[in-house]
Amino acid sequence: MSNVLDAIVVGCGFGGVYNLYKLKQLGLSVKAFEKAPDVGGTWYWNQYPGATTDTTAEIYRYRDDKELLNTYPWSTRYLYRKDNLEYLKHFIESHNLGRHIQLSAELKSASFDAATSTWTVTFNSTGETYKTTYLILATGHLHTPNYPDIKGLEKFAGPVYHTGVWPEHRDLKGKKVGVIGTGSSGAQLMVNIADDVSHLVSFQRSSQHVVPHNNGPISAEEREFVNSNWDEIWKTVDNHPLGQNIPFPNTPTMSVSAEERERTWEEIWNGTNGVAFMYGPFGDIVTSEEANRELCAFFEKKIAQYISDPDKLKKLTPTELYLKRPVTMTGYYETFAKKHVDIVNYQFTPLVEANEKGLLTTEKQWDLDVIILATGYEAMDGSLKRINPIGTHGTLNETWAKGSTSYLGLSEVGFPNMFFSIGPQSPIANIPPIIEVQANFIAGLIAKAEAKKKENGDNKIVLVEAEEQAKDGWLKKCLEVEEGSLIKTVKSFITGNFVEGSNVPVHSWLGGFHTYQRFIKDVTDNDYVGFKLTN
Ligand code: NA7
Repeated sequence: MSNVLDAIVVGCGFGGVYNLYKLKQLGLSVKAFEKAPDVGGTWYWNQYPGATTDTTAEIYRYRDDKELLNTYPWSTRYLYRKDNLEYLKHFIESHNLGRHIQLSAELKSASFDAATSTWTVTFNSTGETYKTTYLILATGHLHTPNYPDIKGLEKFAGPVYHTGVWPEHRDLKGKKVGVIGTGSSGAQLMVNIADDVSHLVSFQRSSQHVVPHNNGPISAEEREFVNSNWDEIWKTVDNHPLGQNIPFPNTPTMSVSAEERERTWEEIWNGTNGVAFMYGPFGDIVTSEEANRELCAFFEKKIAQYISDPDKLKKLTPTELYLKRPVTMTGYYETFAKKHVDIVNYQFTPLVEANEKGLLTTEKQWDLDVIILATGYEAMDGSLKRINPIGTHGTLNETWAKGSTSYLGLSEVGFPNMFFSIGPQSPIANIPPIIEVQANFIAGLIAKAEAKKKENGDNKIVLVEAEEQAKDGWLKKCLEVEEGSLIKTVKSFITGNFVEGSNVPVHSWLGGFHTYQRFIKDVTDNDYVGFKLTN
């Protein structure tokens, strides 16, 4: 059976749902497909205890949604997983989008047919085939789990879970649990399971700087403040490198006195979150090694205030600069101060292998009932590589043989009328605003193509494709920005599989959400320069 649509959106997380909403507004026939039995994307799959946003609640939603803000109050400063799902479902209902969504439909293949200028898309679970003019891949930049290569893991007698594939409740009560990884997922999980388990061992390849975020209830007055200052709040978000509701005056760290720094950082520790340390009152934490080291010294002092055991303190104190995605979680160091919580730091005692009973390090055997991999994702391009669409000159993986590339994080040469939601070289920031900026841009481009089709009067599909030169220019800009940033020196999901000496930029645009928006606006104002429209 073959079905014909104007547009297909793959994925129904925050990205897919918003793209569906925008394309419906254009009056197109659109359907969104979701692999999971429910909407939510990463928020559906990450049902591990404690999954929370680390962006404040008032801006973890669609900006284009002021009406809903007034009718859909939120109750805490940071949102729990279930709040995010409820909000998304409320958005879907309010805009009557549910009838355009098909659940439990996993994409099998997508290929471009030059003869008809359409995409042929097939789905595994349903066996259906569709023809579509436009294909939007909103498959999640943090979706495909990263499974570490641990020798002997298949021999382990107990269950092995991944935080990114945790779609239901799992009983950890009274168990001996080993958690590998200490990014946001690992930190949130460990704090939330520590009191349930009999023994918790955190296996850390690198220790993390974890900053408390003081989550708690939001009062009606605070919500009212947000509602009546909505536009100003978004102005702050638009000017922040990570799209946060945090002023970013860009003051150099060392331009103020030591006392002033200490006072400022103490205030952030007690009242804001990790992002404010990286991009807050001081603007050079990721560009000045001196500033970053100064901040790390502050963190060292803070960690020592929570951990009195010298061995634990040594293992928990990072030796790296503060350059990874800021991890934000209240209670992290308090958790490690507990007697039944241990740390293995690979720097001192590397992991040797897994075996039937648990994990063996160079120091000792750790017997475990459950192993949890909190090892993150094949970020930015993992899901897209799995799909591996076939364009006009071959597959996406062939195009990306030397590294994943794009024009503006949303389009690749050789893949006409196909767009990514948060593809490689997109900014890494508060997710909903990036999704909106990109989806609005894509909808604008599609509207232009549809208008051209009408103008031509021949009903022939108009193809929108990034130009090679424009893509090269964007990649060059990405590389220039990287040159000035210390972030490129660390391994993290932000830098992805960065190959030293390669002329392909790291996975994400390191210039920040604020500058990215300006590029997008410039390209839009210049009649979508860098995209050719042909038929
Ligand atoms: P992250 O931030 O990518 O963290 C992954 C963690 O797993 C991190 O501590 C890694 O150590 C560790 N890791 C990765 N591979 C290994 C291996 N092979 N052995 C040991 N440890 C490993 O993923 P998260 O899921 O926590 O967070 C991702 C985003 O999703 C985040 O922004 C949240 O908002 C939601 P490393 O530090 O690289 O040494």
